[in-house]
Order: sequence, then structure tokens, then C-alpha cells
Amino acid sequence: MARRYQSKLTWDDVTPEHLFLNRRQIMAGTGALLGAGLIGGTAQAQDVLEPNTWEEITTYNNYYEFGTGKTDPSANAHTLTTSPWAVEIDGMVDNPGTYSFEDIMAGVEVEERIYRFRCVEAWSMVIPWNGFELADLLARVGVQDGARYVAFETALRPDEMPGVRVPVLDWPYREGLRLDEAMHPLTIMATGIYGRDIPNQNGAPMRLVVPWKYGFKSIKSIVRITLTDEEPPTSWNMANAREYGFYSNVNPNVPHRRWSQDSERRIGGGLFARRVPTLMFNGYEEDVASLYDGMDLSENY
Ligand SMILES: Nc1nc2c(c(=O)[nH]1)N[C@H]1C(S)=C(S)[C@@H](COP(=O)(O)O)O[C@H]1N2
Ligand SMILES: [Mo]
Repeated sequence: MARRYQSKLTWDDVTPEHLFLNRRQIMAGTGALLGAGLIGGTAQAQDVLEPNTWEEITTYNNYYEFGTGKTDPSANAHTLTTSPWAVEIDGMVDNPGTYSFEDIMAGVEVEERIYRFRCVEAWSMVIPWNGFELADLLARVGVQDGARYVAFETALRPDEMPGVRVPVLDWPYREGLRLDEAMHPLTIMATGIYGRDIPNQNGAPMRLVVPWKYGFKSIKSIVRITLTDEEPPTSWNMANAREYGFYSNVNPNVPHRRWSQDSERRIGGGLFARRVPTLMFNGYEEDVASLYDGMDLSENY
């Protein structure tokens, strides 16, 4: 399969003890490797890409179904039952149906992808995801001619999700991608972090990761995937269309209505506490810019 993205190195190449060592201690020895090609895609170097710690990645989250505070998901999301889990795949596909988590996993190849992650509020992380290419799942269900978009929905379980009693968003949480974005080899369904199962607060058992877009595109705990010929409604766009567009590509040249998006601050501080310039398409310009040829990116923000 020529389109598959080839990951050159994995954490196994760096050190088997990576989960237990302090990142900053091992950096001295692995900086060259990290700089050389551990990052997924061809993200331009702006700094050595040091992945954030497990602690940082799992205790500073957005998952409004469990509250709007950054620490609410880690405190509350344990109530979500993630097994058994099933995803309904419907719309313009040859094989619609309800697929169990195990069934989905049996038909895909899980790999590690170390990606930049950029949130709209101007913070960023580097996250070592484990996941599979969404394109592989879409191939299996058979996308029909004429399908142009993919819509996603999160579980809506009032008895397990205290935050959905508050109408901050129009539940269930919804997101969408254009079909070519969904089929791009950088687009993955993440099922793990640092080789462990993905924690509930990060979107267990399966969440979308689209590294060139703002964080809110990466919808968590997905229960429905629908192929359509029309641009699907998305939760943040429905909540505030002036501030959140359908595309949501990381773009330092298009400010959010209330703040600039031309720089970011790495979660975790330390060496990276200073603000760094935000890169076009979050550093994945070489990989994805061609998807948007001819589009006005200030109009389609
Ligand atoms: N279902 C659901 N998915 C969601 C959200 C949410 O509130 N509910 N928040 C989004 C936002 S705003 C961001 S920035 C990312 C945060 O992902 P993280 O917590 O894994 O860093 O999740 C996105 N996916
Ligand atoms: Mo966000």
C-alpha cells in the first residue's frame, strides 16, 4: 500500500524504559534521534519534539461531557463504560452496520504516531498516540461513489456523563471531515497513548486525531460514523459559527475572533515555556497543503 505513512522509528528504538524515565533526563541522549525523524509526517522542526509526559497528556483535557474545566475529565471520566463498545457505521457505505470495538481492531493495523497537537486556546502538546489509519476502516466498510464527507458522533450517556446536563454544547458532540481529509494517511483513530490503552479522559476507546487541525476536531469516544454527500453539522460550529469553522486547520494567519493564533505555548513548561510561533497546518504543511489548493483559507477557517 503506497499511500501508507511510513514511521521510521518508534519509542522502542529510543529506550524500552521510556514510560518510567523522566523525559527530560533521557532527552540528552535521544535529542538527535527525536530531531531526526520520530515525529509523524514531515513536520518542520521548530524545536526538538519532546513528547509531553503521561501526566500532562491525561490531566489537562477538554471533554465537556465530563465538565468544562481542564481537570474535570481526569476527575470524572472514569464513569464512562468503554467495554463493550460498538460503532455504528452508516450512510453512503456498502457495508453499513454496528461494528464492535474488537471487530474493528481485528481489521486494522495499530502503529505509533508521535504528533503535534494544537488546541485552539493556544496551548500545544506532543503526543505519542497508538492508532490506525481511518482510511483502513473506511476501506473495509466500502465508501460509495458520491460520498464527500464523514460525520462523527460521541456517545451520549447522561447517566455516565455529568457534563451533558449542562447545555454548553448541543449534544451529542459532533464533528466532521471532508472525505479526502478523512482518507489522508495522517488521519488516525487513536486507541492508545504511550503504548497503553487510551484513558477515558482522552477519548476511550477510540478517538479521532487529525494533526494539522485544531484540537476540537478530534472527537472522542466515537459511536457513530456516517458517510454523506453534504457537509455535516459540527458541535463547535453550531455553538459559535463566527469563531469555529468547519475546516479548523491550524493557521497562524487567521486569528480566532477573540485571540491571535500565531503563537503557542507547550503544556508542561520547562524548556518550552516560552511562546513559539505556530506553524501553518501545525507543521504538516508539506503533507496536507495540497488538499486545500485553490481554497481561500481565511474564508474557509
Ligand atoms: N466528545 C468530545 N470530544 C472532544 C471534546 C469534547 O468536549 N467532547 N473537546 C475537544 C477539544 S476542544 C479538544 S482541544 C480536544 C482535547 O483533546 P485532549 O483532551 O485529548 O487533549 O478534544 C476534542 N474532542
Ligand atoms: Mo479545544
